[in-house]
Amino acid sequence: AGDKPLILSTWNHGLPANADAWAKLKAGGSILDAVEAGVKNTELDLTNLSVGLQGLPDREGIATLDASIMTGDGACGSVAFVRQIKHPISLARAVMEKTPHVMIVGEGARQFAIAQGFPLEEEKLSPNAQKAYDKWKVTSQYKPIINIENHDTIGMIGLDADGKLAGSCTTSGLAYKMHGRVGDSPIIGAGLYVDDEVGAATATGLGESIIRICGSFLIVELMRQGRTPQEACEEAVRRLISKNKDIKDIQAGFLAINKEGETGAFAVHPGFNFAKATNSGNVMVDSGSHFK
Ligand code: SD4
Repeated sequence: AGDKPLILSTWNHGLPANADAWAKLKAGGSILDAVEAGVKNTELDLTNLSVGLQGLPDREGIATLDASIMTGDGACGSVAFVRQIKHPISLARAVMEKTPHVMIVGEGARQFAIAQGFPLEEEKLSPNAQKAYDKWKVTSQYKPIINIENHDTIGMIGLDADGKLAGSCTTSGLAYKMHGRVGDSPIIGAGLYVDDEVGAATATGLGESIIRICGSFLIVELMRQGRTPQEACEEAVRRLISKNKDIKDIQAGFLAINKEGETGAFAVHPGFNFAKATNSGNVMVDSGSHFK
């Protein structure tokens, strides 16, 4: 049997993010408010080098952010390749709620942010990111390496006590990516998908491998056809493996929940974990993986 309410989010930083999401829900916020508040915690976490403006930059030395948000009635919004914005998740929500569009990118997203009263941050790398970038520049080998053990993108999916779903996803993307590169996180259906009739899914890992299979949408559609969240995540990993070369260098992980509050998680390689908040607490859970 499942849990309601339920919040899942990727990686260790999911614990404090879940705690903030849970607090929002308990204070009377909607599940949408909860998944926004949760990942805002990570966007401000100075120890995180893959989310927020403190994240590792692209190969020009500029931090560019991607984020998306979605509710189970089909409403969604996203921003990509956006600079100087501390909370891209809130900007994605503004795209969803205040424009007729789903996705706004780059300079246009920055202008929209200004029009919406978002403060613009100074364009300066965090000390940790600057240090890492300086070191990378010595060889500036252009092969974005995905760290098998520790990705940091946060994807969060939640279900409230009434069975309503929402999700959020935010990242600074692959370190040392080409300028303008966009990953899966802001692509509705790739990094995030939510449908109140079925469930929700989110992804982390090498964005290109996830976009290629419309990973999160695939998982929701598999659940619609009767798979459990766990079966759907495992099937999506199999699909990802079948459509990507050099799989030993690719890590990707998926999280899913269905509308009954059952959960699933699976990754290509070992090391993926997630935080799970229910009425009985907020705990880290290790995901299984295709390769052992
Ligand atoms: C991306 N999926 O931009 C993101 C990267 C990621 O931890 O998950 N990093 O491809």
